[in-house]
Amino acid sequence: MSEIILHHYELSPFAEKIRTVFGLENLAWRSAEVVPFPPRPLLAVLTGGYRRIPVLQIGADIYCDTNIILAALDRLHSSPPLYPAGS
Ligand SMILES: N[C@@H](CCC(=O)N[C@@H](CS)C(=O)NCC(=O)O)C(=O)O
Repeated sequence: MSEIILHHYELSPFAEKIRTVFGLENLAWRSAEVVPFPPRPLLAVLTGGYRRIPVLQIGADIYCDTNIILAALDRLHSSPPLYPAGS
């Protein structure tokens, strides 16, 4: 299993949502801090130009948008799931 890396900055409320889930689920993760405002040239290479924060990286897979990130974490780690069955 590849490690979980969150590209984020401290004051981002959307990143805080993901950091909170890391805590709730007791997940080990690594932090890649970025500047609050673009340009972020190194991250842009990974995201194909998506400019919002946070971005989740698991190995070579990149997840943009917190709804996508939470669904990915749910598939990989959550028990019980973050989202109720069928939602
Ligand atoms: N729908 C996105 C929204 C993320 C978002 O708006 N993040 C803010 C920082 S908290 C951002 O990057 N804003 C800069 C922009 O919209 O260009 C998500 O859920 O991840």
